[in-house]
Amino acid sequence: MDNNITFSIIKPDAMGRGDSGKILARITEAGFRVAALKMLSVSCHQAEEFYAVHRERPFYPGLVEFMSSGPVVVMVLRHHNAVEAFRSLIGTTDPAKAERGTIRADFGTNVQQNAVHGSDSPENALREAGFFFSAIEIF
Ligand code: FUP
Repeated sequence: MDNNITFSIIKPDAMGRGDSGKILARITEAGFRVAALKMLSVSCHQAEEFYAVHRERPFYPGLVEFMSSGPVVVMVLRHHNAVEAFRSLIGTTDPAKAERGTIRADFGTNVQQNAVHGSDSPENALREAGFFFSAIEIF
């Protein structure tokens, strides 16, 4: 299993506030290398599929609506132990509880509008990268 890639999304809340450049700078300054990147709108159907694991959760409909509410930036990032390193950089799911200086603490609004996504395992990083990018788009 490739331990050195993770997948991230700059979510519609951060995009709408014009924070994508600042967030990308935080990511690259922390030593992550951008292996793939694009801006796109996620359809309702794609958001449902991407978050299918949460289908039974009460927050699922709201999450799908939010993630398809505006453009996002999707990216594949390289770093040693990328999943773990990136989750430390972004902080815990709820920005109000996220550690000081993390991306979610500084740019997130609430547990749904939390500025960025980061994969939770190397397996999911590969699945999520493959959801948005073909092999020839990942450098
Ligand atoms: P994380 O791995 O930190 O992104 O968090 P989770 O896997 O627990 O949640 C996945 C997504 O569901 C998060 F982006 C935010 C959203 N979510 C809600 O909208 N409401 C909740 O109560 C919990 C999570």
